[in-house]
Amino acid sequence: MTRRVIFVSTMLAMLLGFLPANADTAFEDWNNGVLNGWSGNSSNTSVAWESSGGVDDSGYLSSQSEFGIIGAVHNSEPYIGDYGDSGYDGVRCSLKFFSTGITEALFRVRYLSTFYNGWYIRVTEDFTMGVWQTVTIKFDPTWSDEDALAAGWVQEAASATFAETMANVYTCEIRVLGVGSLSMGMDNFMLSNDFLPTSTPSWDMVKSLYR
Ligand SMILES: [Ca+2]
Repeated sequence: MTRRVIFVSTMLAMLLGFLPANADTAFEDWNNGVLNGWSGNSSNTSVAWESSGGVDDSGYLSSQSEFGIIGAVHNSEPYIGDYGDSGYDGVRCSLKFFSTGITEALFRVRYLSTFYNGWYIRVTEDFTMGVWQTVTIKFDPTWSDEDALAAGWVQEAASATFAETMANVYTCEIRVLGVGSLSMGMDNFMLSNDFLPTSTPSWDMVKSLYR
């Protein structure tokens, strides 16, 4: 085997190693009259489908509570499971706040089962009322806890490591906190591998090695 063939083989192996095992996308635009498995994220939180008023006047999910916690949670594939295996490296969502008492907006994942909490990250500090804003959070599901903490993630009590949590996601949630009666909208939620950095070697780069 020539040195070039060995080099190309190594590059191919590296390229395959970069590719997620099961690249996927989880996306919900709430344009079709159903919540598609999204539910309220506390026993006092109600969610409903709204036919208009979402992004570009499309349908969206609304969430209300009298007790300071609103948002929505999903507990089924493709929103849960092994985020690394699914190739997820980011989350994006459009949010609209209807209340003055909102103080925090989080993306949160819980680990494994009802016995555990998980990790969360603040997705915005802008709680301007009545306008849609799109938030994007990039992450690497294999991060060490140190990496995740440095990126702004917060570990809750009774949780596993960041990487263990991302490999065994039990629930996926947009969690908005505040004081008293709160109301918000969610639209265009997406978990995806579309947020990969562009430095990953491309097929063109590999093919160029044959020339
Ligand atoms: Ca929509």
